[in-house]
Amino acid sequence: VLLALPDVPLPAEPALTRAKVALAARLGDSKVDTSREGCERFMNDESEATGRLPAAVVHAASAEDVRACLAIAHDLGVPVTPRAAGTGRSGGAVPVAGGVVLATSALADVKELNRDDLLAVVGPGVVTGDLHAACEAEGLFYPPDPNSWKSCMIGGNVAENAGGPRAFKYGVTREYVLGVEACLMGGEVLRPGRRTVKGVTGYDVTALLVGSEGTLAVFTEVTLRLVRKPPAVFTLLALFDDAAAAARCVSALVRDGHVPRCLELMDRETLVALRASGAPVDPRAGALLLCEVDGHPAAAEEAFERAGEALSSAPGVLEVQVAQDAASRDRLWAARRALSGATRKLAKYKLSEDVVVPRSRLEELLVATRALGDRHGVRNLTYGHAGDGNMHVNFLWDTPEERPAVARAIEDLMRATVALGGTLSGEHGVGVAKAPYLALEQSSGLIRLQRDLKAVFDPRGLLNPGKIFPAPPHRAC
Ligand code: LAC
Ligand code: ZN
Repeated sequence: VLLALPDVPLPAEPALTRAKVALAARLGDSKVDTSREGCERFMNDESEATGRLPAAVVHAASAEDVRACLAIAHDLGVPVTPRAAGTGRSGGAVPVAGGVVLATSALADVKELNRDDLLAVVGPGVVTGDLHAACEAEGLFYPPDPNSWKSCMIGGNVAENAGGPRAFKYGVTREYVLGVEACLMGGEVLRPGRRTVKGVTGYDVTALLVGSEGTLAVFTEVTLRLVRKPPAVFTLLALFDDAAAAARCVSALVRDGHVPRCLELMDRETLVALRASGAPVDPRAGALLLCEVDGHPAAAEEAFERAGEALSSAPGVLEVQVAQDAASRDRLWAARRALSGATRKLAKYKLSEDVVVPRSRLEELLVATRALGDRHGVRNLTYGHAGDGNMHVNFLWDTPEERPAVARAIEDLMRATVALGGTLSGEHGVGVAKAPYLALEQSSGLIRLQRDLKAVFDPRGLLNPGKIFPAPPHRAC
C-alpha cells in the first residue's frame, strides 16, 4: 500500500445488506453488481491509493438511477463514492470507506453540440477524446486535454477540474463549464449555471462544484462552452543542455508575450526514461521544450516564426525541430503523452506530484526538486506544463525501506512549493494523496470553512468521505 487510507467511519454490515437489497429492488439486478470480482475492479484509480472493497457497484444508466442511488444510500447511512472513468491521479474515485461505488460512465450521450451558442451538453460518462472528435468534426473545439483523454471522462474532468498541456493558452476545465445538473446526497437534483455567455445570478455554485472532487454532488449532465477549432497548428521541439536553461527560456517566452497553446518541459531524468522506453530522443539533449502554437493560418504562422526565433536564440539551446503536418506533430507528442507509462516501468514504486509555482519561479522549483532528491537520496524525474509553472515531479524507488525517505522528500517538495508562492496541486486534485499536506498551504480557518460547506451539501458526511481534508484532530475525552 503506497498511500495510507484515511481514518473514516465505516458503514455497519446490516446497513450495507439493506442497501444492496433496496438498490437491486429499485434499479434491477443488472445495474447493481455485488460480486467480489465486480467490486474489486472499483477499488483503485490511477493513483497509488487502494480503497476498501465496496459492498456494491451501481452502474447508473440514467440521471434517475443516480438520484435513486443517492436517496437510498442517504436513508440507510451508506457512503457513496462517485466515479466516471476512474483515471484520476489522487484517489478521488477510490472508495476509502467501502460502501457503494456509483459509476456514471454509462451516461455517455453527447446530447447537443450547438454551433450558434458554442456549447455542448453531455453526460458525465462521455470520453473526453470522443468529445474532442465530435466537436472537431463540426469545426468546434473543446480545449481541455488531460493526457488521459483517450479514456478519461468529462464527469471526472469536471470533478477534478482537470488540466492538460493546452491549458497554457486555453485554461483548465473550469473555464469551460457553464452549468451542471447535479444530484445531492439524498437525491435532490439542482441545475446551477447557465447556457449564456454571461450570468451573475446568485453565488457561483457551478464554480464551487467544479473541482469539488465528488465530495459535494454527483454530476448527471454538464453544459460546456466551446470555441471554434483553430485551423492552423505548428509544433516545435527545442533541445537544451539542461532543465535550468529550458526553464529560463520558458520565462523569457512568457515575458516577451508569446502565447503558445502548449509549453511543455522534460528534464534530463525524464529523457533517460524516454530513451529506456525506446523513444528516439537525441543523445545530446539534457532537457526538451515542446512548444505548440495555433490560430488562424496567418496569425499562427507569425506566432510560429516568432517562437522559432526565440527558441533558436535562447541561451543553452542545442537545436530546434519543427513539425508542420499532423503526422510529424504526432511523432513529437507521442513521447510526451506516453511519459506516465514510461516512468512507471522504471522502478517498482512511483509517486507522482503536480505542484505549481508562479511562472517566474519555475527554475527555482526545478533546482529545489533536484536538491531535495539528492538530500534524501531519492531518484526523481520532472516533466510537465512549464508554461503554467505546473510540474509533475515523479519519485521512484524499489524497496519498502526507501519509503520513509520518499515521504520526507515529498513533504520537502510541498514545503518548497508553498515557499515559492505555489500550490500543492495544479490539476490532479487533493483526494487522499495530498490530504496530509493541505494544512501546509491552507489555514485552519480556510479548511474549517470548506468542511462546513461540505456539511451543508452532505450533512451526514456520506458522499466521497475521506477526501481532500486531513483527518480531523482527535478530540480530548
Ligand atoms: C500528465 C498527467 C500526468 O500531464 O497530468 O502527463
Ligand atoms: Zn499533467
